[in-house]
Amino acid sequence: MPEEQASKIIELNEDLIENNERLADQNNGTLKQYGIKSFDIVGAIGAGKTALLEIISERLAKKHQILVINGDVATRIDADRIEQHGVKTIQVNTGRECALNAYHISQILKNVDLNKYRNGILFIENVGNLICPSDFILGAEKRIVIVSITEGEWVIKKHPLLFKLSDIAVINKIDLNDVMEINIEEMVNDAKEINPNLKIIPTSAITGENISELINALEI
Ligand SMILES: Nc1nc2c(ncn2[C@@H]2O[C@H](COP(=O)(O)OP(=O)(O)O)[C@@H](O)[C@H]2O)c(=O)[nH]1
Ligand SMILES: [Mg+2]
Repeated sequence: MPEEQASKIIELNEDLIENNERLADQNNGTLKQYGIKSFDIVGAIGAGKTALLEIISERLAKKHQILVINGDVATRIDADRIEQHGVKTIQVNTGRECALNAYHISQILKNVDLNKYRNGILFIENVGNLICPSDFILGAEKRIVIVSITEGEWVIKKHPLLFKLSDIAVINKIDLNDVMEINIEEMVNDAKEINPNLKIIPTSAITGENISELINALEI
């Protein structure tokens, strides 16, 4: 590729990321103005993002106004699963894009009556991917990264950036450890080494183990 063309591509990418950060700041301001606590939930396909949101919604829906934004390439399966727990959802189909971006969220914040969620909670389930969301912050107050033990004991070491940029790390599917025989403590140590400020919580969305700890970590 000619040098001039290559430098144009880099400029465009930097522009995209800068614009995204500006919009994310605006989103953050809007959410704060309404006293809405917000969480960007990232993790690979199948890690248990939706399952954990289902159990959290079930436990919090009676006390809090909750909105869930579900990013997915094509379906609204996850949004339908979560709505069964008495929580409002908005589905964003991203097509070929492998992460939500701040523009998606800004459009939703413009079109939803945020008064309904004043002092409530916004959960954003990002598109299932452990790489793309690193580049696009959304303006949420905290980022939660979810991995599961079935992704292998090296999954944290292999994705340091996302763990550096997150506030809470969940190691899910611990109920399967009788079969997997993973050293979960070592996974916790890997995460601590990458980001000493991270709250790390091993959970099971099936047995409910440590879900109360996860809810406590949200500080809502
Ligand atoms: N055994 C077990 N299965 C789980 C757990 N969490 C999720 N699953 C299952 O893993 C599959 C993918 O979960 P899902 O929530 O859709 O993952 P997502 O793609 O990250 O949203 C589903 O069949 C869930 O029932 C868990 O803690 N333990
Ligand atoms: Mg999901």
